[in-house]
Amino acid sequence: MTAVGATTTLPRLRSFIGGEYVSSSSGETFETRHPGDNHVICDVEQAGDREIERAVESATAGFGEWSTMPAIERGRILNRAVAIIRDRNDELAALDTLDAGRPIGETTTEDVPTGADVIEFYAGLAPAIHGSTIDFPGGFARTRREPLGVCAGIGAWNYPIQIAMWKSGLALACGNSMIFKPAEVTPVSAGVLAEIYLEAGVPPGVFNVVQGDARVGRALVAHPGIEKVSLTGEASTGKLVMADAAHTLKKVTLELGGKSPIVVFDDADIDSARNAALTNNFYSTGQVCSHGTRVFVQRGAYEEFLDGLAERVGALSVGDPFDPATMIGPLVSAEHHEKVLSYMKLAADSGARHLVGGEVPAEPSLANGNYITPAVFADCTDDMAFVTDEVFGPLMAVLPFDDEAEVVARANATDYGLAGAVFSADLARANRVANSIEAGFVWINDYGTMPASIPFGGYKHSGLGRENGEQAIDHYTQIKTIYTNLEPVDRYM
Ligand code: TXE
Repeated sequence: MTAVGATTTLPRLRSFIGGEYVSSSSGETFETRHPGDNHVICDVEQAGDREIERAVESATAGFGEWSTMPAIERGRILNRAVAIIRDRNDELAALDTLDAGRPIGETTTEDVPTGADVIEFYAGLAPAIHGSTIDFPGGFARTRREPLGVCAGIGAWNYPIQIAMWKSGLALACGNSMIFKPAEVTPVSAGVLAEIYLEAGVPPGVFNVVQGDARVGRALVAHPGIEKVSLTGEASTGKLVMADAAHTLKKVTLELGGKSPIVVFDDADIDSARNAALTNNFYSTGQVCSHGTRVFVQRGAYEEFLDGLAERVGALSVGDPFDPATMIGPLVSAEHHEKVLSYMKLAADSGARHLVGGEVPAEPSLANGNYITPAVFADCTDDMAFVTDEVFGPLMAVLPFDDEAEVVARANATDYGLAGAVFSADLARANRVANSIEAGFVWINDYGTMPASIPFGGYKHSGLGRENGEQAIDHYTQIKTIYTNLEPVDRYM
């Protein structure tokens, strides 16, 4: 493949089923565009009912072969896939920079390596997934951790290849097969992962990719031959998926949106807190579910925290995501660009103190892309729309607070509960506040560290279940208890 860059176009994209690309029966195509200038990268064939059936049939057959293979062999094959992914790191990263507009400096160092880490983590656990034995006087029970069968993964557009790797690594290591539907906004890289799995020795059908919009997602959720669905997407989508999944009683895991608090006490290392807030508001142009987009700063350190912030944010380079120097790339689509701009306007009209950013950059070279300058608004109040809603763009809201009880109550006053952080030199207080924050993941004097071996997922409307860590194996296996009686059954009634 020639080097992928800002002007790359690709051949028509199709679904990958049973170890090969297949043409669609729907006769329908859609376009995917490069966020940097909105040129069409390629047409994509929308999967039709026939492709869904073929995907389920081949995933069912693939499951039969994959689940009966010794787990150590599954682990070995997945590790071969990891090696190929790491060899092709930059190529895979460039595809997501092309399709999602994420800066190349991020996709090469974060998305692909951390996706590979997750597959590697579960490849290592595969042979260790087993049951237990419980002894009794007259017999014994043993439990088996059995795979579920065919699982569906439905991805969001912000981390296309990483989401595909997070979901498939876990599902396949547990002995399942997976049908993955990437977000229609970023369909390009998932098929390459399917090719890599096949090359590594994963049997055809064990990882299929079906292309399409919500209609294909809904078809997967409704299909009786699919045992489980894992969605990464908006909270509103999670509710629809959960309702649809009820009809076939599918197992469901949901990685949804967030509006997470960063709580900075006045005894904190303010430079660290400021750096963490910058990264976890503006990394990926703010398009990260777990970002800490409500920054609560205790009044004693409030002006110190804001000091120099406007200059630093104003200096973040906004530009071509293929330029290694770019820190702020374009938003994923023109539609999302409009949505984020509308929140910037709401913020500007809200009465909050506008420190910097929130405009469409003037550079003519950026005119055709979905660019916006990173913004900070201070003196915000909890009821402002850009403080309550998930903007999913480069907008940091800074809110003053006075005491611990107040800030915990305000941090929790949201339907979301994905993540959060506490900055304080007093670790007793930091842990007390972390215990009180209603979220699935809380950092203390840090933000964003998320290695493969620790679970990630949301409370409340931010999700159901976990990804990564040993705990997530519970979502892709089911426990059977088998009791063996060693004595005659001589009692009745
Ligand atoms: O989500 P959408 P997007 C969240 C992030 C933001 C959202 C952005 O917070 O809210 O994802 O991604 C398919 N039945 N996270 O806009 O629109 C759709 O085709 C079945 C959280 O893509 O919800 C797409 O493939 N499928 C995350 C996928 O759902 C349906 C980290 C998501 O679409 C469907 C990253 C339906 N009814 C982003 N409707 C985390 N918590 O880890 C849509 N889809």
